[in-house]
Amino acid sequence: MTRKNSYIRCIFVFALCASVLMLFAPLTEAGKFKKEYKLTLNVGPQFYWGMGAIKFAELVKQKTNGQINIKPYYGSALLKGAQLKSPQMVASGVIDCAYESTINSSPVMPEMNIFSLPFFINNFENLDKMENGQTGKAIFKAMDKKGLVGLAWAENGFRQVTNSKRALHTPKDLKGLRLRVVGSPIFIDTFRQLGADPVNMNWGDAVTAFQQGVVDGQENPVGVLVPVQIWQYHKYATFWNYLVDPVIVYWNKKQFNAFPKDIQKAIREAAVESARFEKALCRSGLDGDKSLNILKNEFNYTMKIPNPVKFMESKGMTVTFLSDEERAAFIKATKSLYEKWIPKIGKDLYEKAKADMGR
Ligand code: X2X
Repeated sequence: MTRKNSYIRCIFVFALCASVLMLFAPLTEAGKFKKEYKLTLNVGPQFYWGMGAIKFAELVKQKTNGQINIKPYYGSALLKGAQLKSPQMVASGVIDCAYESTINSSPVMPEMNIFSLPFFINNFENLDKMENGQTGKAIFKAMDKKGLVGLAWAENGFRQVTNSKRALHTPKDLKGLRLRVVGSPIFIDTFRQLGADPVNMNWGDAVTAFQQGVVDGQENPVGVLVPVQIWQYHKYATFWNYLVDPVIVYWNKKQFNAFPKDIQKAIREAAVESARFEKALCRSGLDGDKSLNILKNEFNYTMKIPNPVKFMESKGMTVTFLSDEERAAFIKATKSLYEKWIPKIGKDLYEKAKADMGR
């Protein structure tokens, strides 16, 4: 072999080695993870729920030494506002993970409607018992079957009605009120049953509808009502705690299970810790000092609005709480929904929920 030939051969072998190395580059340590993991949520960063998602991303980054970087996409931007599509998109892997309300998963997973049965859960203690009990387990199992890993229970909260027309005390007061609701069928059913005129629309369109007076009212928890400054559109709020939406932190199953064990553990811990923070934000001023103290003592965070009801009143709203008698009339008026919805939710899950609540 001539000197020139061996020189060319040397270059050829070198080039071959380099390209083989490049081919395997994504499998080396540095390239093991994606640059960005996309997280979807239906609201913005200034909402308590949005603050929880930010905390989750921060904690994941910290606990994985910067290896896993989550970017929250607010206002269902990855879904063009179609909030009810979140579970399918995470299950298919188009989106990696979510910090999402159970309502937004309910058309795909009917089990989630257990939280939307009107006047079923009543208070935070019952909700916690369900999440930590058989109900929570069964729901995570249903998610697993759909290709999703449930990581933690955060919260949106007990939902209250606001409107621009009148204070609500009896089902009759809802007659003819045009109310924006989420496009989940149980909401349409409930408000029709109460004689209102429900209009379903995505949250992304709802605020414009409030501004333009296209609807008379809506229903959402204080964690949404306060950041969106609902008093700009509606004078009346009725606190009736008729149902609650938890927010579940979840991840695409295939991707999550392929993570090394230490990364899985770090993500799980970050989800639980962020959910504890977020839940305390949403419950602040609604459970005595409990959540305010969690924020102060565990997260060194002082709530700017420690009493959301007083705050809404200070903005000129009339806030009404139902008496036991008034509440009983609403319970009676919505009872027939149980016959229709328990078979869809699953009688088994309904029984589990009752057992968790000690009923
Ligand atoms: O659409 C709503 O009302 C909201 C923001 O509460 C949810 O995403 C369920």
